[in-house]
Amino acid sequence: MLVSYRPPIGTNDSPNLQSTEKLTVKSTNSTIFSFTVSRNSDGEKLWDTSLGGLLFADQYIQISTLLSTNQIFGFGENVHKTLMHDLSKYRTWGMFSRDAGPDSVGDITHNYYGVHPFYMGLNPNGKTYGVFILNSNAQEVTLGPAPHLTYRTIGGQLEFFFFPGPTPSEVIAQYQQVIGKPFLPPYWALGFQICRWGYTGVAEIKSVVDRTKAAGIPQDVQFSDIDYMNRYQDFTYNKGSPAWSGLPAFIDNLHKNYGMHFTLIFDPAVEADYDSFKRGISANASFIEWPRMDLVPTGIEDSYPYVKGTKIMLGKVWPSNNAAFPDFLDPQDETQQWWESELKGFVKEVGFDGAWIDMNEPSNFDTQPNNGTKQLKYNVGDLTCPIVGSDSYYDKAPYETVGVFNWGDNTYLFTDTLCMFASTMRNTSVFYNTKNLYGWSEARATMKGMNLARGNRSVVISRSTFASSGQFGGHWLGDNTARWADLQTSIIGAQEFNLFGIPYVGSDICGFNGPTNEELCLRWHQMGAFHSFSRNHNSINQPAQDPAQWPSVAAAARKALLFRYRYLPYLYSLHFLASINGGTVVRPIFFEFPLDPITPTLSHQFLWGSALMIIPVTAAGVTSIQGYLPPDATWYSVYDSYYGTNATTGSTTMYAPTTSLIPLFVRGGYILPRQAPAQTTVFARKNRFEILIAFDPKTLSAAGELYWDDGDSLFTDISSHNYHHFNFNATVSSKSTIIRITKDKSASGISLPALENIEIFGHPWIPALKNATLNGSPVSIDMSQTTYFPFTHVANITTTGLINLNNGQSWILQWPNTLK
Ligand code: MIG
Repeated sequence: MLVSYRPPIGTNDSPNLQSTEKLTVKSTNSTIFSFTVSRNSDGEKLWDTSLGGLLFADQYIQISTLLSTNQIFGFGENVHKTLMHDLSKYRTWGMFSRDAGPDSVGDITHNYYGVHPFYMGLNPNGKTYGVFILNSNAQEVTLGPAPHLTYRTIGGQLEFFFFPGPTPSEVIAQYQQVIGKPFLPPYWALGFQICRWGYTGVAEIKSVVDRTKAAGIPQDVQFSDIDYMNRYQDFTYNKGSPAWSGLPAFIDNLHKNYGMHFTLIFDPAVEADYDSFKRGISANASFIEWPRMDLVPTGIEDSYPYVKGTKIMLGKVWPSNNAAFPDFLDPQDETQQWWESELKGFVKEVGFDGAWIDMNEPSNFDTQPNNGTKQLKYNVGDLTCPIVGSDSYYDKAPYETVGVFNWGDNTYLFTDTLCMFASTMRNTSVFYNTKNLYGWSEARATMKGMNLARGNRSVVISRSTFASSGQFGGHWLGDNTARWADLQTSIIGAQEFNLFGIPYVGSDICGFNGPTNEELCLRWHQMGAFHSFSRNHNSINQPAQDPAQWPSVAAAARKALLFRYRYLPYLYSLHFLASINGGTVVRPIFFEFPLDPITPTLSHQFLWGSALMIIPVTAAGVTSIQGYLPPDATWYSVYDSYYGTNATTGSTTMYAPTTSLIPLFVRGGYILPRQAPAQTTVFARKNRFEILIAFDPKTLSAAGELYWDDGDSLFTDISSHNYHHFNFNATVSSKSTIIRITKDKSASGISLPALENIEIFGHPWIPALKNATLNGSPVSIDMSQTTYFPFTHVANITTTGLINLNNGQSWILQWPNTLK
């Protein structure tokens, strides 16, 4: 009896993407079945199963394919030490959601919180393709040197999606046409965020916020971990304790006087005896259940009368007491409605802005095997799952994947989670099939609930994710450790989650487990300032590591974050584009330079969109770093050394002391929208706009765009959304410089700060700014606040009073140039 189950991830909201490429599927008619999927234009075989190995058995499906290229990226969630897989290693990667902190040191192929059966292949000829296998069971993939891969799953069916590309960005857009495009974060969620586990109360949180502010470090979001709750019960705060009773007033003060936002943690399991749970029962919400009444352990009804008569499977996790797991896949919607109404009530009571959903693999602290001798009794809080007898079909499957083998003896599919034979979806499926979708479904319910509760755009950060989770929130990379190796792998993780359609992603800055140290924490802030989700987070019982702890870290964080805040209009526009068309924000270098043989081998540097190169420092005790700038482009330094000048391309040594920004370069040919920074985005959004024009010296032109809305209102679909869109174009020649700004879409009721500064890199002729015109009429540029350096070719032009972006649809600013 093979269980067939199709995860409900599909979306129909995408316009039809047209690809220039077409694929053809061919299968053999002989007794030995095999098939190929090939690209019509060049015959490249994306898939070719002729090497054999197709097995189709109960609880075991295996298929193998030859790969047309050695350059393979993706699959997750795992810790990969390189962005591109090393096929010579014959590694088998598990995909089965699990509560385990990433290990970046050992040579291991552990499965972590999420499941993403998606990969990309890059042919050396520059063409790429993607493959998505839609299956929610425990699964694994072996990558080998033929080159080939073998995919195994222990349930469901094989359902393949092939994306022809041919460019990497097209592959991702095509993939997101199937799984849904990423949610648009509210603008404030692109600000810097601080969190830790173990805050003693509101006073301590306030002191963190205040010392961060006093140090001049931008911060938009403050978090509280589970410490705020009453006995770790969702939708409660510890009202009875003087340390926490002031939480709602504190959040209100943050909103009103600091321009900040607040995010709270929620765990999926709810204690089986308090108001939220009781309301769930009366609302007919559904919870993960025992498959039959006769299996329900006894001894529970006395302490948990509300569970009596139900088949609810209780676990023991936060709230560290017997807890029930809401079934967010409930086809009757009653579970979602109850969850939404709990969120609504709690938003009303506490006034928080974002939801951080943890433990949703889902995690259970202690699940033991039941070999038939064990008494089924809840009183010790043990959850036991059958490993012998007729009920062991799911919990002791014949093949359990490396998701089990990798974790050593005494590991089962149910280890640290609920029993596989549990019943889900109102008894129409089993947990064996749906476990990997738990975090996905909780994110879906939570995002919907938060948006409804607040009436405007919220943010959800989920630990467990599945293909298409990006529609419903972002992800943090989980419980890393304060080690250089973890800083390095987080750079790869963030790029991979961009491939997976979850661009709102980041790691715990400075490291979660273990004490951090000043230099590591400093370097992590410098890198983390360039991840969309930028949050310092720390475990309990560790020394404080918020950036104001050390003057050197405070200085580096301030510098890096002020840079980030200046370029937020660019970062926001990238998220906007990804939400409209599908795509990445933090981007692997090979996306932009697929023909450059070095780019696929790069793991520890990345791009923002097409135009900003970020080269983090990831080692102790260094003042320089080896970075790579693709020679096929021009790169202007935007970090301290040689600001605005053309950098040497190829692999070069870059100066990077702790007191400087990490190496950052803007690509010639691009215009980046900017805004003068401030300590929160609420204030920064009122500051002057700027643009940075980086000319491509070959074409002597540059282009860019800006998406701008109120940053807060719900984004349901682009056609009904209220936003501004600007296009920027510029050309330079020995005769003149022409800058065109076109507002091709105008929002109503959203006023824009004026464009008061234009910075230009690669302006080789001396600008005669005295003779500038705007839309044909002479204008006077404030020359006292304008500079041009003939040696570096950098111009910085103050345009105060000239370009009011609220009036008019297009502006042409122009001036004659003189030969130097
Ligand atoms: O059992 O809420 O990954 O970020 O600080 C640990 C406490 C539960 C795990 C999360 C971590 C969080 C912690 N949580």
